[in-house]
Amino acid sequence: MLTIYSDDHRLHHGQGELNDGKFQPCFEFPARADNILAAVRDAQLGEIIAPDTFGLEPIRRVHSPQFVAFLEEAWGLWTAEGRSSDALPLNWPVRGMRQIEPDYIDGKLSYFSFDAATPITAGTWTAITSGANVALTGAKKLVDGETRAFALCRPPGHHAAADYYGGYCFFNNAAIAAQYLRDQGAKRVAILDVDYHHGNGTQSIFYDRNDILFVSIHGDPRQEYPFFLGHADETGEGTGKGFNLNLPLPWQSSADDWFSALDTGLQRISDFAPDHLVVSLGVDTFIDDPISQFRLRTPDYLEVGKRIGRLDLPTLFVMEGGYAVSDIGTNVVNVLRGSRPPF
Ligand code: OKP
Ligand code: ZN
Repeated sequence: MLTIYSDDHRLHHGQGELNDGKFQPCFEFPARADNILAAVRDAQLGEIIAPDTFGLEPIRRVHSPQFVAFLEEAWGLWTAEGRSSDALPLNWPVRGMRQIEPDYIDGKLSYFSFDAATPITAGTWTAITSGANVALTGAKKLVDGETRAFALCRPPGHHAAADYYGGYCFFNNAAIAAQYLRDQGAKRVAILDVDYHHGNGTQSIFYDRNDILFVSIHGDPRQEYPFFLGHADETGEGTGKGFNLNLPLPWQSSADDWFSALDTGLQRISDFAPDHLVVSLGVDTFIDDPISQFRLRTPDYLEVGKRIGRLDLPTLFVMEGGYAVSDIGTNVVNVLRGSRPPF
């Protein structure tokens, strides 16, 4: 299997996030991707290549121009005010408030975000444009006939919507890749999100679309972040009705329950008969993940890969979450290895 990777991810390294009422070190940090890369090398999974450059056009196919412009200028506007720490928002425009983009940087951060766990740093823009290129290069490889590719993206992307960031995510790498596959001629693309958290950004980007199916297995939003999207009754709207499938599970769900949900999701994808599959690959479903409450173990990830592989679709794996850094590499590699025939 081909892996696409760039060191540019290291340029995004936040100082901290608000968690448990304290300002704590970021859970999402460069060693995550470094460890995954080391495991891919150790397992001799295949060639590791650098991304091509695609420019901002394919990013603007899923993100608004205002949002992209904001991310490009945010650090400059922030430091122009004399700040040297990471840029973080402090308040949000909730029910009944006006949705008008403010002129001042602090207001812009509030307008374009939904949490205080996602710092913008000096190198964030370079890292996230590079991450999008990693995903796009993987998508291009599928177009060129590759049957499996792994986009080793960091930071993750699935919480980022058309015009807001949060949940450690800025550009929605999986959504950008899926839209690119459509633009290159695929009639239908399915996205399977196996990250522990609901992929609210991906869902909202494609919610009114019947050409891109979104399926997600995740912690029930009644208990779990991002709390305000991911319920089972969110099935799509307009022409997209029936093309969004949420499979929320309660905290401490067993691996068996998780695999039953996976089978339900895989059956829906198989019925949809897509040209390509994009997997939002988070391994924060791991029993020892520090911020998550599911119970998968390292050997289970081989089985996750096998079941996905049996769909027999050209598949792009896009890296999302997973915060047990000492196990992240083995868990990810197990999914990737499992997905290759023979099953
Ligand atoms: C990103 B991805 C834990 C707070 C967690 C943000 C979680 C973002 C997860 N107490 N807040 O889906 O892995
Ligand atoms: Zn997650």
